[in-house]
Parts: sequence; C-alpha cells; structure tokens
Amino acid sequence: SKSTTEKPYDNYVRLEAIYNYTDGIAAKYPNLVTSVTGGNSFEGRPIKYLKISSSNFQNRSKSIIMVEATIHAREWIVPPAATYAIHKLVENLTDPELLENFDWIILPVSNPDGYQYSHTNERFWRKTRSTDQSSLSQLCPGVDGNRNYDIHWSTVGTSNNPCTETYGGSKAFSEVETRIVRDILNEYLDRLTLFITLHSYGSMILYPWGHDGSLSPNAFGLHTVGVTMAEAIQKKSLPNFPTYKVGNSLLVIGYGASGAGEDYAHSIGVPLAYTYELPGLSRGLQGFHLDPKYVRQVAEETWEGIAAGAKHAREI
Ligand code: ING
Ligand code: ZN
Repeated sequence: SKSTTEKPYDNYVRLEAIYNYTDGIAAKYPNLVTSVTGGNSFEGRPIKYLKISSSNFQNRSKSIIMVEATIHAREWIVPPAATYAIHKLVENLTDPELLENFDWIILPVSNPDGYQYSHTNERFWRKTRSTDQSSLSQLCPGVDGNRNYDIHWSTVGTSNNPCTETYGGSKAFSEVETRIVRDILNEYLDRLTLFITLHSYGSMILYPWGHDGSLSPNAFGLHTVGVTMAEAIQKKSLPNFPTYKVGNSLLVIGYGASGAGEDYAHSIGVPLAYTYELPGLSRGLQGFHLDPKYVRQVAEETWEGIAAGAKHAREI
C-alpha cells in the first residue's frame, strides 16, 4: 500500500520514496540542507546526496562526516539507516554538538540502478547494472562497486569474470557510481574526518586493510573509535540481535577483498574509514531481507553508532 506519510526509515521503500524524502528535506530546510546531484548512474538515474551544515558548508570551517550507502543493491536495511541519519540531523536533532562541530554529507543510494532492479526484477541483485564492450559483460551486466575502487584493484577476493557477484569491473573506477563517491571524497578530503560506508549483513564494524589484513598506521584510532561506535549501537540494540564485532575487515569477515570503498577512503587520507555491516537475522540470502518490523530499530541503533563516531572523531 502506498502512503505519503510513510517515512523511508520505517519500512523498505523504493528509490522514488527516498528521493521524495530527501528533496522534501532540502526544500523545507534550505538554510541547513543542500541537495546535490553528483551525476547520473549508468542507466541515467540521478545520484543525490545531502550536504548538511548549521553554518555555511562552503565556509570550510568544520570537519566533515560522510555516510555513503547502498553501493550494494540488495542490502535493503541500508537506505533506512542513511535516511534516519538525515532525519536525526535535520528534523530531530537531540545532540546540538553534532552540527556545531561538524558538517555532514549523506549519500543514501550510491547504486540507484541496482537498487531499483532489486525491487523490480531480482531481489538479491548486488551489483551495478552497467555493461561494457566485452560480450560477457553484455550477457552479465553489473560490477561489484565494492571491488571497483582504485585500491589494490582486481587482486584479492574479486573476479575478472562479469558473470560473478564480485566482478571488479574492466578497470578501477569503471563505474560512474564509484567515481561519484571518489569525487566527493576528493573534493572534501582536507576536512573529512570520518567516512562510513553502510552495508549488510553481519553486525560488524570493519576497518582497513581489506586486501591483506594488515593494519594502517592509524589502526589504534580506528579500533578505539570502532569500539566506541559498536558500544553505542549495542546499548540500543535488541536481545535477539547479534553482538557487533569490531576489527580489520579481512580478520573479522574471514575473507580478503581489494577495491573496497572504505579502504580507498583511508588510502587517500581519511583518518577514520569504516564499513558497517548492519544486522541480518537469517543466514544465506535471507540475511539481506531482515523482517521489516526491525527496520526502524536498525535505523535507530545505527544512528547511535554514527553519532558516537562523530563525537569521538579525532585526526590522529
Ligand atoms: N560485505 C563487504 C563486501 O564487499 C567488505 C565486506 C568490506 C569486504 C570491506 C572488504 C572490505 O564483501 C558486504 N556485505 O557487502
Ligand atoms: Zn555490501
């Protein structure tokens, strides 16, 4: 049933409802929020993000927190967590410090083609929907955005076969969707303190490096802030939800992967860069389809983690 009052963080919703919400927020709070279209997806959909600032974003005076979401289409719990963060910052700010000390960039759906396709054609679609010149790519569209960044690209936990779930693309940044995230990171690099890419599932907070499990010189800071974020989430979580694990992505997930967004952000100099794996209560593909009765719960607890991360973000 279609309801104009349904919020994008109370249930699973289509792309159109997410953009209706973010456009509405930008129109209603012009002094606080700017909606930017970073470019268009492979199939021509706008990729929109919000810049949120209580002063003037372009003043360049505050550190920036960036939350990027839904590079993987089937991870439907992710857009609600991103839009709830917008709701808390703009419509229901309970901690004024979060806007006094930081500007925010929130990109709720970085892969709109895949997200739409997961609603209309194939619920568990993961990748983008692009094709390139190769005949296999024509047969098997889509690139794994989280293997497409220029960080040890195409070396570990990825495939050069377009017909696999972890196809890294014909080259690093072959996808306009990852290029848009790259361009935002580069534009604001000097002010970015904390970058979070939202995924599901597994109840984990992961940090670099994903290709070999080695640690960055900032690993102490990454781990300390990671644990703080996980504890904040845990405080608001439910007894039947798994306990969050925090650590290096290879060590915690158990497989290596190169070309991931979190690793790219850290490699170019974002001091705190994480992948959140939001909860799923089933194994296998059903883990990507958490019972919709938990959508608001996950949105709320995830926000606690993001807010705690912002408050403890320090350039080390
Ligand atoms: N998981 C991530 C993936 O892309 C990940 C895990 C994160 C791997 C960071 C490497 C680095 O496989 C999901 N669920 O997408
Ligand atoms: Zn993912």
